[in-house]
Parts: sequence; structure tokens; C-alpha cells
Amino acid sequence: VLSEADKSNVKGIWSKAACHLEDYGAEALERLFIVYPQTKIYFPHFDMTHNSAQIRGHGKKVFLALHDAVNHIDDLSGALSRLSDLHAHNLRVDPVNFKLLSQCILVVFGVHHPGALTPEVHASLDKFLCAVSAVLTSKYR
Ligand code: ZNH
Repeated sequence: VLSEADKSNVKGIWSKAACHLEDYGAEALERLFIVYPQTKIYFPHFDMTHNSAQIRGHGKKVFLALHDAVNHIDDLSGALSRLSDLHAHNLRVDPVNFKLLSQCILVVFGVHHPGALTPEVHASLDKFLCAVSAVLTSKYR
């Protein structure tokens, strides 16, 4: 459960990403595909070269969804309901992959905002990404 301190930590560090959603999203995905190449099986139709239009476009979509989730941090299941259906019923992404993407997202914040990513903020952002992942995988059967 996210405490009030977690919520304010997440909002604080996310505000630094708000004007870089596409760049940060693309970087997180590129790290995912390079560090954990098994994740590429979900994207057979993507051009996997550095900064491809597809990686940038998809990175932006993922980070826009996270941006929306930060703005509805008290109602993550409501805010992510459509995406939860999509990931469970259509995409069927193995839940382990959500941990891997979350890890890459944390690294992007560490690289671009090392001062802001204190251990406390790191813990809060990790909890938030876990909460988002839990919602997105909650409809799996
Ligand atoms: Zn996912 C899609 C978000 C994770 C895989 N996604 C998607 C989208 C979004 C998202 C927003 C779009 C939708 C529409 O279009 O409508 N994701 C997300 C988030 C997360 C995720 C927020 C966490 C955090 N995913 C994930 C993972 C994976 C995935 C981990 C694997 C690896 N997704 C996916 C796919 C898709 C998606 C495959 C589809 C794409 C295309 O385009 O085809």
C-alpha cells in the first residue's frame, strides 16, 4: 500500500519526467530489450534499432499511461482498467516481465535525476511501479 509519503515522493520525481515522456519511455524500453532480450518476443513487429519510431512511439504510450496513473494515484485500478483488460486478455504478457520493465524505468530515473532518486524516493517509485504492475496483471487467469 502506498503511504501519503510514497505518493508525494512519486509525484515529485514524476514531475521531472513529465516533459520527457517519449525520451524516457523509449530509453526504458530500449534498456528492456537489450538487458532482457527475451522480452522482445512480444514485439516481433517492431524495428529494434536504436531510437526507431516504433520504440519511441510505444515508449511514449507506456509513459503517458504511467503519467495518467500518477495523476490518479488513489484509484490505480480505475485509471488502468482498460489497460488491465488489454494486457490480460489480448497481450498475455507473462507477469515476470513487469518487474523487468519496472527495473529499467528505475534506472532511467537514476541516470537522469540521480539527486532526486534518494533511497526513500527509489523505494516509493518501486512500490508505485509494483502497484501499477499488480493492476495490469490482476485479470490473468
Ligand atoms: Zn504494455 C501495449 C502500457 C508493461 C507489452 N502497453 C501497451 C499500451 C500501453 C501499455 C499504454 C498501448 C495500449 C493501446 O494502444 O491502447 N505496458 C504498459 C504499462 C506497463 C506495461 C504502463 C507497465 C508499467 N507491456 C508491459 C510489459 C510488456 C508489455 C512488461 C512485455 C514485455 N504492451 C505490450 C505489448 C503491447 C502493449 C506487446 C502492444 C504493442 C503494439 O503496439 O503492438
